[in-house]
Amino acid sequence: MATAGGASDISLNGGFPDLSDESVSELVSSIDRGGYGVVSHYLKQHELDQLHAFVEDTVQAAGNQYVCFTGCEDLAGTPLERMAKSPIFRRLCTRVYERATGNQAPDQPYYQILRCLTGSSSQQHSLRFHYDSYVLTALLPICVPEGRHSGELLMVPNTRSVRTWYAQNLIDKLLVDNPLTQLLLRRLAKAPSSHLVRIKLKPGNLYLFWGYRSIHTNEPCDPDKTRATALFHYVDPHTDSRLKRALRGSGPL
Ligand SMILES: O=C(O)CCC(=O)C(=O)O
Ligand SMILES: [Fe+2]
Repeated sequence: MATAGGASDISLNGGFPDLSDESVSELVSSIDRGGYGVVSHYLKQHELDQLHAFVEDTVQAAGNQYVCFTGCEDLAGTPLERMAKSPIFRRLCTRVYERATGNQAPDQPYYQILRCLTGSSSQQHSLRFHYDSYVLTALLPICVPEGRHSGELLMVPNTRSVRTWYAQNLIDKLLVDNPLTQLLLRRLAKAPSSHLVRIKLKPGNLYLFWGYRSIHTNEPCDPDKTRATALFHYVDPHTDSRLKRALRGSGPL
């Protein structure tokens, strides 16, 4: 897996790594070929420590159960808020998007979440295979349990193209999000399969993949451990869809 990071062509600009055009090209071909690309050591150790402490407090306040924050209102003062507002991080996302699609990156906000998996409810938020609604997914692992059940990221990469019509996208999603397909995909996850990419996440690295185009999910982790990931989803290709607007309010379609 080709990775960017640790290389001399990365400069630190305003706190976050600023990648050269060459690194961005490498990332894009890595995502296209192998399903994902990595920027190593995207966060500095003290930023990671700060987020670690934030996640621990959050999980404790939630009674050691699953917590998910949407947006960055609850993340004030953390590196995740800084990332959401960082022009350098935005430039990375737009360049990756533009390099891959040949289209100008639209000025859309991220759909940002922080997911903390722990306790008995962590199982029900795992192995739920899906397509994202956004073209690019940037995933930053914060806490990854040691050992066998470390909540790996599973992916069948690049199984569809970006659809012209929102209705096509809906059909794709329904074909994945049904009990039979979920069962088959869970079986595939258990079998040694060359179709399924299994990513052991390393805290502080940044993982990029085509969330819209790739079926993916996370494996569960032990209930007494915490697995926390921050996600920045970028570019909804169906913002102009009238059907989407009409269905808004009927769930996260
Ligand atoms: O937490 C993860 O590893 C993946 C989560 C995900 O796919 C999503 O939120 O869209
Ligand atoms: Fe996703």
